[in-house]
Amino acid sequence: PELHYPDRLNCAAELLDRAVARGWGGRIAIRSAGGDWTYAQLQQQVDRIAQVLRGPLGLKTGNRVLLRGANHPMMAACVLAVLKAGLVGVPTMPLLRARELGAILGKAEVNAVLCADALRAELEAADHVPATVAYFNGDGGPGSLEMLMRDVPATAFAACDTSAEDVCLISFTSGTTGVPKGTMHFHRDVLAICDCFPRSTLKSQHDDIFIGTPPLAFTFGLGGLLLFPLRVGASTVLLEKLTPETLLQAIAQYRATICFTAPTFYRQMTPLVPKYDLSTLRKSVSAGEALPLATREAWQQATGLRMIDGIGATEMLHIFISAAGDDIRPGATGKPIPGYQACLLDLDGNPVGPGVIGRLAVKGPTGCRYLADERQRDYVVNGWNLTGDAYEMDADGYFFYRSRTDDMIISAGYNIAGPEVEDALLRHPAVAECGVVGKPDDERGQIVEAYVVLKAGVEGSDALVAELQEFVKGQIAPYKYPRAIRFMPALPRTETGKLQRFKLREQG
Ligand code: 3UK
Repeated sequence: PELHYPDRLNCAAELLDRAVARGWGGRIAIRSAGGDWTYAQLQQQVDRIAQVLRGPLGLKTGNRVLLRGANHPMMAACVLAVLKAGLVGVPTMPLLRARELGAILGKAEVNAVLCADALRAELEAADHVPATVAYFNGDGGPGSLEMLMRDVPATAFAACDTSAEDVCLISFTSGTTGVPKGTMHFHRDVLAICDCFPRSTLKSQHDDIFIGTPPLAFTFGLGGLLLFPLRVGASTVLLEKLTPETLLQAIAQYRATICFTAPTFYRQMTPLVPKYDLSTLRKSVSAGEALPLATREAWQQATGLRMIDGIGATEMLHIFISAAGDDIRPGATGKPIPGYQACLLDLDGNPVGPGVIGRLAVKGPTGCRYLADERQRDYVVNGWNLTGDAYEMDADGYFFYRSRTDDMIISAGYNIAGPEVEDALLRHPAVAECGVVGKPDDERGQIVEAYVVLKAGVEGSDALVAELQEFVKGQIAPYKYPRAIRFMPALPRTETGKLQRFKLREQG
């Protein structure tokens, strides 16, 4: 692919101002429950927010802005405004709890926050919240983003002159350790993802209507539901709180052509497909966790569509191995998309051949710069990113997913780190020790399973299971709670005191 970008580059200007300059101003950029925004209207909103950021909020080039909001046109406008104003966006998942937000706020050294009013409670309870916070989608009263927007000039905002290699995004991924890891991305990376997978594999066009579930705060959603459509002058449908049923309904209602979601959502939608007119749908993209062959086959049978599986990572910003159409090989994720290289390594870092499971390493136009040097040293080797996945390649170069090489639990498309759940459980007065692992589950891929050693004198019961589950939901994002809890007299440990997770998994 042609990935030569000018040295001076502002990705938001390239996506939005260029779209309007090309005469796409009257096209619909974003459709939502509250109505449609054309490209010109989106540009106006973005410019107003950018004026607020640089004016009344007093932010300077390179300052970092935490972004919080469900999928909504205003959230999209905030992200683009931050980029256009030469600032660094730090998107956060809508469900994160105060403690998780505090950790991100601290690590990313955030200067300001743009937050949807509905998500303000957890933010207000977090540590390290900067003085500058503007809420949007609330009552629009004093101090709100909307009020600030009314007071700035309604003139065009000239995009901040940034370098192609200036950081514009810090995206957090939940790590195996439970400590969120920040990954940094440049202005050119944002364009590179638009010019790779969507062109080579998805083949999206200006008349496409994108729809799906991943939050804009997750780079899967940011690319698929905002950046990709803007790059080609297409439309995106941004909806909050989708269920399998309402997503199907929305596909029919908005006449969507491209759907982005995770395997579980496809599994849950499949039996409901006959109830809806999905005749406009041309492409369905699955990412976030391994796509079981049975899920692919059932979806294909129900819709006639061949699912486009793709593995992406926050570190790489978006999808780097995928396949579509006749290139699809059952059971395989696909091949490295043009522009990317992938190989499999043994534990010594030497390439393994076909038929041997190895650690996945990827290299391409986007790649990780971790916020933490230590992470960089261990997971980025000679420009290759180690994704933490175990893969196997066949003789034709197709990549087959096997498992995570580390302990990350992936449930319903979410990455969940066992130690983080353990940490939450250990805060409960009845818990002495615990170990959390992934347990295979037909519906969710995996579920979080906790092995709990209770404090002396405490009896395990169904009531206590429910209590612990509620407790965890109050500590960390609710989707991380252990769906299964088993009480144990003791946990298997090595001589040095390390928890032996593989032994817990064997108990299955
Ligand atoms: C796993 C998959 C098998 C894999 C993501 C698309 O998931 C995304 O980013 P995360 O940082 O997690 C990355 C890890 O998730 N995974 C993702 N897709 C697949 N495993 N098959 C797949 N198709 O372990 C990977 O290392 O949350 C996905 C686009 C952008 C993204 N950030």
